[in-house]
Amino acid sequence: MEEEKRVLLVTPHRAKEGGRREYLKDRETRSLVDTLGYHIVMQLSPTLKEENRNTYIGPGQAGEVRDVALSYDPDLVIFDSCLTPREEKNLEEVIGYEIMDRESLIISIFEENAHSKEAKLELEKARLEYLKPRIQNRNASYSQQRGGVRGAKGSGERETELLRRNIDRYIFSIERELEKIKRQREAKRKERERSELFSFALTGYTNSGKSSLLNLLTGSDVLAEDKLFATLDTTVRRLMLPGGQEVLLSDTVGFVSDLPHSLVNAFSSTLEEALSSTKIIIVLDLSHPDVEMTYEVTKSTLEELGAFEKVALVVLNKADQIDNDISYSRLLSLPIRTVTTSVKEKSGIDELLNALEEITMEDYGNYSFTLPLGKGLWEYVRKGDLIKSVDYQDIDMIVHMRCRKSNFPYYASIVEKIKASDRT
Ligand SMILES: Nc1nc2c(ncn2[C@@H]2O[C@H](COP(=O)(O)OP(=O)(O)OP(=O)(O)O)[C@@H](O)[C@H]2O)c(=O)[nH]1
Ligand SMILES: [Mg+2]
Repeated sequence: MEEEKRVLLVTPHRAKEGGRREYLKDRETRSLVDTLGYHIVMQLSPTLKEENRNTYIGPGQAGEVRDVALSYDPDLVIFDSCLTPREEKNLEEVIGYEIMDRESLIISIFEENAHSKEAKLELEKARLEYLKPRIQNRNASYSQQRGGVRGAKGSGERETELLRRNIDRYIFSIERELEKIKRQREAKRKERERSELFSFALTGYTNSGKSSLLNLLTGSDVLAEDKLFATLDTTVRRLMLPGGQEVLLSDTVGFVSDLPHSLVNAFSSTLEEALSSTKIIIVLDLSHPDVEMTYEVTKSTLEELGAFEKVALVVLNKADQIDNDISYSRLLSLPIRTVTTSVKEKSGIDELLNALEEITMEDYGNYSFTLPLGKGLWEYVRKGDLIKSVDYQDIDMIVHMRCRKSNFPYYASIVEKIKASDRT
């Protein structure tokens, strides 16, 4: 087995950040590092006075990190901040150890969990875009060693340029491949939309139990694990509600606070697919010590994506391990409908299914159409809609239907056509 990497973790924080917030943020960073299977040998939390454009933290603080690094001799120093290439290079020079920043850390976790071709390509692209402005850092020592003719470009510099051009070319070919995959997916999505089934998307903070819920409800076997970002793709499954209504349920990539923008972009199309559903469900983890913050992050992410109005239900999951009763009662009084569940103990699942049914039904109406006897409507019934009963009278029959409200004009026009053709 590969030996566990030993890490010195640096979590810079601002003086004004409160103690609890800071503690929780640190906890999250530690679980990100943990998800990668790294071992934290020491953690330093320098206070940021003002951002230093050369080394991000102050020069004295950087020196302190170097001293601690020297005594622990870690494989890697992880900074819980997104560093510019310049800051990273300067810090590496002062500290003398390889540095990984928050963006690279999260990209690495995503890389470990990417299974589909699309997710793998998106990450390869994100990684290359991350590396491109940093090549010079990697090549700097090399070019210094070689020296070079004064005034002419050093061989290191030339190499950097060459590498950059190759990277550009490679990114371009990845983009072309991604375009192809997206077109195929778009076609599939359109097909699903045509099927007119009501659909729900599970969203929420990473590790809240979205995949576990999808598996329990639909008997699927999406990977559900106690690690961050276990899911990176969107999975869609059929679900039969208690009243016999069929709907679609999708599971997608989870959210986290301060998700680097490169990754938000990389996964925006995966998310879009999920968010094109009829309604959105937010899944929260009641065992999370700051479950209200995870709700806020989810809310603002959905708002940014213009999809928050679609939220119809908040599932308060992991009820078997409630961490904070006050947060729980505050969440219960959100202006959105809530259901409390535990996937682990399979509790609250009937209530959840009933809530989904009621939400679905709000979109449905009961309608009656009068048709000449013998002219059925059956062959025109769209997926998810239902003929409930038929009253046969002397010359007419009355068809009682339950259908999507948006489908009413469609049926009305068919009934008109049938009547017209009967008259002629
Ligand atoms: N105690 C408890 N654990 C749960 C419950 N539901 C899910 N889990 C556990 O929580 C962990 C995360 O579950 P997932 O279903 O992978 O969570 P997710 O929201 O899909 O996470 P990402 O895909 O990483 O965004 C797993 O270890 C589950 O077994 C629950 O009701 N109670
Ligand atoms: Mg998942």
